[in-house]
Amino acid sequence: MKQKLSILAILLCVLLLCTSCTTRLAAVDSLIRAPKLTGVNLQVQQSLDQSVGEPIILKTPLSGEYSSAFVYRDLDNDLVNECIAFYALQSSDSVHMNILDTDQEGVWFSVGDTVGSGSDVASLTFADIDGNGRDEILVTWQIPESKSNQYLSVYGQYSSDSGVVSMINELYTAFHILDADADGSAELFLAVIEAAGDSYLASGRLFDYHASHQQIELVSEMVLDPSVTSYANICHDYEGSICRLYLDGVVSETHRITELLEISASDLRLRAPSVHDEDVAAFSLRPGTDICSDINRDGYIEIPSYSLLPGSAAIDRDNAVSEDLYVTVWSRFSSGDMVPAYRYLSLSDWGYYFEIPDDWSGKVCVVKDLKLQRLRFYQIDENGNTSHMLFCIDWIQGSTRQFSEEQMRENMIYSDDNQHYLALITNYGADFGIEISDLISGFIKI
Ligand SMILES: [Ca+2]
Ligand SMILES: [Ca+2]
Ligand SMILES: [Ca+2]
Ligand SMILES: [Ca+2]
Repeated sequence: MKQKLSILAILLCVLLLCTSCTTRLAAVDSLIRAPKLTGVNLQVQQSLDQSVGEPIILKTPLSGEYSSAFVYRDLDNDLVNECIAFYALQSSDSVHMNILDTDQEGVWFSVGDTVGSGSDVASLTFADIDGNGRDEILVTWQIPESKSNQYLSVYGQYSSDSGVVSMINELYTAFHILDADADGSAELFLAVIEAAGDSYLASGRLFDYHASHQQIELVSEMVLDPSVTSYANICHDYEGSICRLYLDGVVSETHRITELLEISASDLRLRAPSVHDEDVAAFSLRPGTDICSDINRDGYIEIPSYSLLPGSAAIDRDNAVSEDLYVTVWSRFSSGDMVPAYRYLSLSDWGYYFEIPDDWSGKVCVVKDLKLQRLRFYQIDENGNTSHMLFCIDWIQGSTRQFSEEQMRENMIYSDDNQHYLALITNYGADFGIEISDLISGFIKI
């Protein structure tokens, strides 16, 4: 009897082991397989499969806000979402866009199918360009024959009977949606760099909806800087009835420029404003990757530029000058002038920016000591010579245990888990009017 019981126990163990094996294997298997579509997505997929009638591969936009092959959006303002689906046929490279809607029973059906202008969907976005209060679909298509250019297509005027109307299909290098005349409907700005013989031609093109043609058409065009090879960013702001466009162009692996364009609300014409004989692009030529932004959050965009900080330098371990120091100056274009709004020294390798007040110009110089990881600020005397040290900021890593309570309370500018910035203000600095609170407010951790 005992023997029979042991055999039964062994059999039970083997059975249990096998069951857990199977469970584990099933879990692994479900990880390997692509997740199955469920719910609405499954119904859409079935309708799409049925409508196409041959094997398909779903396509997901490669970048941007929408990272799904099925995007639900109410295109006709009837408070029920339609579905925009992207796919490719297994038999060809072209990407298709299919729009699906639901009937009165809530059953999905395909309204229409469009072949896109590329081999992949680069991005998807929505905007009302014809001003009918409904969103148009903006799709950018990746084209295999070009690394830098893509196609932009806009589809609109959706109805469940006839689907969408194609309103534009344009080659572009960078595009930007804006409402230049502030009338509530969007315009499109496209920057295009195209080969022209041995060189390149860059142009800026503004497109607006033409009601009688029911198309989005070119309204203004101008030549852009041919030294730009791509655009890092485009943004815009307004001053009165003028809309300003800021194009951050990449001119080399290390340098960028900003091109400034204006569009007046009355005629939607593009033009380049002049800045007291100075070219904005030349003014804004700068190393690094800064792009225009509203740096001081006053509602207007500032353009970054670099300016040499006189008498200042970085010194290496042997106390030899290793590089000049530059201040990043953020200026706003206003009434034909570049007005500095914010200036800082970028110590991105040490994890911070330090604001240089306007009134320090010509009075203070800086030494960045690479060996001690110390930034020293000196007063410049009336003869233009470097004199007393006003203050310094040390970049220190490690735990805060190395600092005294007094240091933590009176000298610490910024401190986190393992990075600390400790200041020392000399008597000369105190006489100059510098307080620890000034250093704390001028310090920007990045
Ligand atoms: Ca709808
Ligand atoms: Ca619309
Ligand atoms: Ca508009
Ligand atoms: Ca601003």
